[in-house]
Formats: sequence, C-alpha cells, structure tokens
Amino acid sequence: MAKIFLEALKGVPSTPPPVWLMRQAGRYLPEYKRLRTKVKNFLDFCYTPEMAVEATLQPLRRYDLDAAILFSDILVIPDALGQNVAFKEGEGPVLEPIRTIEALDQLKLDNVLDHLLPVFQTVSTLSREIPESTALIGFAGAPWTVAVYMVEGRGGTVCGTARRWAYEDPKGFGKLIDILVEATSGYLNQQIFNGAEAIQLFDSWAGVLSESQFRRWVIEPTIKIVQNIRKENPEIPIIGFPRHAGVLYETYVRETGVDGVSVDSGVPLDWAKNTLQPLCTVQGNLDNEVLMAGGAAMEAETQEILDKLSDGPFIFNLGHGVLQWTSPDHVGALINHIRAKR
Ligand code: 1CP
Repeated sequence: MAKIFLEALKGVPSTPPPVWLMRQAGRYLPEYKRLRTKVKNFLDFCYTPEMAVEATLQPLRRYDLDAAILFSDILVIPDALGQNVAFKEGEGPVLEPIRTIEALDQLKLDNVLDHLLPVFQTVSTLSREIPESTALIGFAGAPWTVAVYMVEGRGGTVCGTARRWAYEDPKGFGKLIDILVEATSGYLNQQIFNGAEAIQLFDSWAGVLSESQFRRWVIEPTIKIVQNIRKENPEIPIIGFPRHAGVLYETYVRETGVDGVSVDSGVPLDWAKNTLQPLCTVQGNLDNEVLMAGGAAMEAETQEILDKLSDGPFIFNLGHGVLQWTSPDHVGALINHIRAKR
C-alpha cells in the first residue's frame, strides 16, 4: 500500500493531503498522562522502548494520521554526550550550561550511539507495529537549537548567551556545532537503519539569528547532516524545520536541498505556494492556538491552508507542536475536516 506521506515528499500531491501533527503524542492526551505516571524521569521514559512505543502509537489509535513520529526528545543528544539534563515538572528541560572550551572537551562523542540504543530499539519495534499506510518519522534537534539548550541551560529565551558566544568565539562555538553535527548524523542514520522512513530536523530557535549567523549555524550544519545522511541512506526524505526563518526559508531550502520544509504559522500561504512549493514539499502551518480554540475559526483557517497549498506537494501539519491544554476532540475535528475533502 502506498504511503501518501512518503509520496508527498517525492512531490506527488494527493487529495486530501497527508496529515500528521507535531507533538501529536503527549500531554494533551489523557492516556499519555496515565502512561507517563509509570516512569518518574522523562528521559527514562524515552529510553524505555515499551513506553516510547506505546506513546507513539496512542495518537494513531484515536486519529487517522498518515505518519507517526518516534517518541523521544531533542535533548537525548546532550544527555548522550554526558551533559547533565533534567526535566522539571512544570518547568521544562533544565541543563547544566556549557560555556567554555574545557566543558566542551568533557563531552563524550564515543558514547552517543551506545547510549541511544533503546531509542533504536523503539524505532525497530515501531516499524513492525505501525499500520501499513502510516509512515514512521525519525527526528533530531538541529545543531543550533540543541546548542541553545546546551549553552543557555534551557529553552524559551532570546538565546543571548549562545548568540554572544557564537560572535565572540566562532571557532569555539563552531566546535560545539561540529560535535553536534557528528552526533546527530550518526543518531539519524541509526534511526533509518532501524526503520525510520523519513527524518525531520527541528530547528526551533532558528528565527533568532541574523542572516550571516543563520547561514553559519543553521544552513551550514544542516548541509553537512543532509550529506552525512544521504551518504548512508540516499533514498530517505528529509524535512527541515527552521522555525521563524521568515524569507530565509527560501535560502534554507535552496542551499540544504531538503525534500520538505515545515513552515510556522507566520509564513504567508501565497508566498509558500509561489516561492517554496516549486522547490520542495511544504508542510504546515495551522496555528496551534487555533487548534486549541477549535470551532469555526479552526475550520476557516484549515480550509484556507487546504485551498492555497493542496495543488502542489503538501503535507498538512501545525506551525508548531500541539499545546498541552488542547482538547483531543479538537484534534479529531481537525482530522475529520481534512479527510472530508476526499
Ligand atoms: O513530562 C512530559 O511528558 C514532558 C513533555 C515532553 C514531551 C511529550 C517533552 C519535554 N518532550 C516531549 C516529546 C517530544 N519532543 C517529541 C515527540 C512527541 C511528538 O511529537 O508526538 C518531539 C518531536 C519533541 C521535540 C522537541 N523537544 C522540540 C522540537 C519541537 C518544538 O517543540 O519546538 C523541542 C524544542 C524540545 C524540547 C522540549 N522537551 C520537552 C519540552 C517541554 C520542550 C520544550 C521546552 C521549551 O519550550 O524550551
């Protein structure tokens, strides 16, 4: 059976378009919250294949989705490198910040793939268990975004410390980025060897950078990762998500050669259609807040996206992940609305 999600990444449109949602697994689902209570530490949850497989499959039981995304987190890479990473209740991730070359020298690249073996086991089990028409997406954080967490010690900031380090000592900061390029490339290739059928690179904090810094810390490392994946897995489609990149989305797509680009809700639909769709498959971009609001506003916004982007290569998604306070019924209504367009 053809997987329409993978077809879309080859440039083949379908009606209705394929759909999945970033953060489709997680805390907005009561069954996830129940499962989550069984393991105290979030990283241990990610490293318990039985739990991670179940969390990945939960949204597929409720909704007719065209892709499943591996349940893990972008911060397993700093954890595997030996940095102290903790997830605090109600606070999100907290890391012991790395801000010196001496601290960089402590990172253990050799440790990464062994440490992440349980994730590969999760991927392997999922590739056997997901429905025939559903594609399995593997993922990682892109180097800039993971570096932001490693240097700042947390997300959700203006990333000032990371940006200043990159300006003051590009060689030193570049060393961190190179470590992340290598760790991330190996991690993604192993996900693919174990059954991931497409890859998404999340660059959630790409939008804080100036043009020159975006080229250096977002585009250049992404080019290297794309090359490292294609060397070992030439057929695997790659989706990039340089969130809030604005007009630099176009440069990103042209220079990295990704097969698909995930766009945030601020990207104008006509611009995405005329500028990005001729270059690659576009994925996006319903506002996650309108999914929370639901009702007529959600239907109108959804319809506008479908009308503008469905004629070209397109995957329906949000502009950013499902928020934890979202009603599962709204997600159901969204998927039904898209499916009704068949
Ligand atoms: O206790 C819990 O349940 C923790 C909540 C949670 C979950 C469910 C975290 C902590 N991560 C995840 C899973 C996750 N994270 C997935 C798989 C689930 C799915 O998509 O269905 C994925 C793809 C991610 C990716 C991720 N983690 C990103 C990139 C996407 C994005 O949202 O921008 C980022 C930035 C993270 C960091 C992170 N991990 C967890 C939280 C709450 C955050 C964000 C914190 C912040 O805003 O800085």
